[in-house]
Amino acid sequence: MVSIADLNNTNWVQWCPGCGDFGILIALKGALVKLGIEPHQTVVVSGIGCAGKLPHYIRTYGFEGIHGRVLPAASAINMANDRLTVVGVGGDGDGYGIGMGHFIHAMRRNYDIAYIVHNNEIYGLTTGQTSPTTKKGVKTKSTPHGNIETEVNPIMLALASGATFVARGYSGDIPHLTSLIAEGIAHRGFALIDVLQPCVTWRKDLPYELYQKMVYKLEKEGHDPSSFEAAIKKAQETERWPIGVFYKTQKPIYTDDIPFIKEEPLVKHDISNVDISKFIEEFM
Ligand SMILES: Cc1ncc(C[n+]2csc(CCOP(=O)(O)OP(=O)(O)O)c2C)c(N)n1
Ligand SMILES: [Mg+2]
Repeated sequence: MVSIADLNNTNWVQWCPGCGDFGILIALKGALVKLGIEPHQTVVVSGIGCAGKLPHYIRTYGFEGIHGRVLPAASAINMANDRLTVVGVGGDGDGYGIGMGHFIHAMRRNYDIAYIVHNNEIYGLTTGQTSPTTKKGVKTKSTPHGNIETEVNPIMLALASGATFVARGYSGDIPHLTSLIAEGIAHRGFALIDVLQPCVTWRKDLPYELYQKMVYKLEKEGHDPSSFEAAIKKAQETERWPIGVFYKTQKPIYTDDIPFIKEEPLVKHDISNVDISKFIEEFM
């Protein structure tokens, strides 16, 4: 039996008091407990940003890579040992800006990983510049006269890129987010969980009160997550902010077509008789 205590560590959490990142951390721990996944079976992979610090605060295996490269590292870990649970975490800047190319390709390949994006609509760590999800017109440190760019819609993008599990959560509703993350991790294939995450320091114009007023649950309004058309429609809604599973389907995962990985994880393959000296020589 895994408990929350098994996933806690004593590292000093550097997030601002009230940051939505706390809700995501608690929900991820809750999801792993719910699924009974042991700490040593889990790898949490991040990029750079406030969100990128999450692996420091959970007692699983962890890897903090470079900015925008959550998914290359996460997919490589999944390919090396597909018996591990691989969870990617990162910010909106990390995933939908510098890491955008990886995001699209990971979804079309359908790697078996869950990807949680802390979407606070700002570059938090670098102290408040516009991100790809900052809405048009919003004033930030880097756009004092208002953002002139149209924002990225990650849910639409995920649907268009062939993602097999597309969800949005809200860090202020931890029980709901816990269920979404658990469902995303349990899903066989790429699971996007985009999380509305209040940034109490650099997005004071987006307070918890506003999120509380705007969010509603898709499942409470009869949304059918097996309908791609319904998902596309809901993904474009801006008058209110839907949370829940937009779309869920089953497709073969990337490693299904790689027989030698399917039979046995790559890390278990015996390479003691393989001579790689010529290969290394070539690169020295
Ligand atoms: C290659 C590279 N470019 C730029 C940076 C500077 N940088 C660090 S974090 C960050 C953006 C963080 O925003 P986001 O990904 O939304 O995460 P948040 O801090 O909001 O959680 C940037 C631009 C960097 N570390 N590396
Ligand atoms: Mg951000």
